[in-house]
Amino acid sequence: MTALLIFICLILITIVIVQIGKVTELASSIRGEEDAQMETNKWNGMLSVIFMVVFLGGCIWSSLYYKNWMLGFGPHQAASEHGGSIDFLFNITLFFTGIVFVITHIALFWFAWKYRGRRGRKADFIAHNDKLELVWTIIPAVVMALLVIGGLDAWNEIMADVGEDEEHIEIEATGVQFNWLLRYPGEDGRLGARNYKLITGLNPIGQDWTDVKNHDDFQPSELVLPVGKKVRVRIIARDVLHNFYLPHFRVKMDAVPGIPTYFVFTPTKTTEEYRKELSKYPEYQVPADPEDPEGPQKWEKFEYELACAELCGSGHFSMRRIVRIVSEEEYQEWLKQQSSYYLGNIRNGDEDPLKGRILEIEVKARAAEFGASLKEVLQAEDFSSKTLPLRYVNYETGSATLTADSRYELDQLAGALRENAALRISIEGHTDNVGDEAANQTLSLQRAEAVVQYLVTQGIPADRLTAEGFGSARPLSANDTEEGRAANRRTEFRVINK
Ligand SMILES: [Cu+2]
Repeated sequence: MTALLIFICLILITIVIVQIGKVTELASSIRGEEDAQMETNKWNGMLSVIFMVVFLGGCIWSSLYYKNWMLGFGPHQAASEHGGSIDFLFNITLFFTGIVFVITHIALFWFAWKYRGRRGRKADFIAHNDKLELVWTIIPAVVMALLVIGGLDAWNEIMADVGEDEEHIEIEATGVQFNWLLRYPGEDGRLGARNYKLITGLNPIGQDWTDVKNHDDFQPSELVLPVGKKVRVRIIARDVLHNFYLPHFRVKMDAVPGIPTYFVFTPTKTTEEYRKELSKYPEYQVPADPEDPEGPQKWEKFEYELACAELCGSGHFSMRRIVRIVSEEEYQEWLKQQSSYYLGNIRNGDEDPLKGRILEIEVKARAAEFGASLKEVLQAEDFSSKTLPLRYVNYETGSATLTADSRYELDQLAGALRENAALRISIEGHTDNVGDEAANQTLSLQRAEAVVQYLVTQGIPADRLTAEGFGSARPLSANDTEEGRAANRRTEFRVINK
């Protein structure tokens, strides 16, 4: 608003000057040419000085008025390790160009007044002056060189890539009209391969599902990072130019289709800490929602943000994302809540090239699940009444032959038996009620025996294992639905002794 007023004033002053010029031109035809010319010179000189005072006064006033909006001043502090050096470079450049700006403008307008044309005065003619040329070439050259060298130095430092073994988090941001697709590496700490040819509606960044590194990658809707940890962001675009912009961290890098770029930065202040700093400034001590004066203040509602800084199309504005900087503990907590994109959206669907195969990540999850429930049973007082399902032990249809993928859970069980040398268990087979009961009884026993047999081949003494078959005598649920029957066809084990 104020800037607009100043602009309007400047335009009005210019119009007045032009009008006065026209009036004096008219007057010159009435009075003598030379008299009129002198009069014009005087007026132009005087107006130049007035303009200079108003203009420079306006500049100084507005820079003081907006000083809190400068990088590194007031509430506009950098929240990353390298941010300070960027702010310093901006401000030092502004400082030197500011000095030159003020001096040249004073000289320009003051000289226009001082050396205006007057009767009997003749202009000096200087053909050449080595000293003057040297001064006004060397001084700007030295200042420029210092600024450029300082800038390059800071840039090289900021763009230094992470070392091979350096601890860091690597994430990926893909710009797409109009969204940022964020990807985190999951537990293995490594992002999986991608290929634009694999992009589909379900696979928005073209992840290659045959690469196991992709299996635990997840795509969160907000950018959450721990404070004080180096972050390397892989930046790329899927359609047009975008720009990955984290203003508070002084991070800004083009996202270019086909050319991956990157940025490394270390956040230094959590969202909470930054809010606390903002709470000291009056401009943040106002209600966040003007309609609700009693509600939370602006600083309480502050969030870091990720924006697109390239005008990439009509939905450009919607590329804003919230960025949360949290403590290491909170970050680990958040990581636990995230789930693999592959397992949630692709696994065993039409686009899964690994359909029907057991994956390492699933084996791990099952092992963790099994370990937790076994521990619970072993710690229980009345352990002998507890049975544990062998959820992933399966047989070929109608037979007692174990399927190949059953071994993962059985290996886990064998491991537990090895660890607890006193542990004795009973393997119990159950079926649904379809078919002949006597046959079911036999089959359930044979299946339990197959499990015992497998455990024996794993080195578990046979006298620690018992096999029992119950046929359909102990259903878990009603046998009148397919789900019910599936739940009833099961193998369990019971702890006899520990
Ligand atoms: Cu964009």
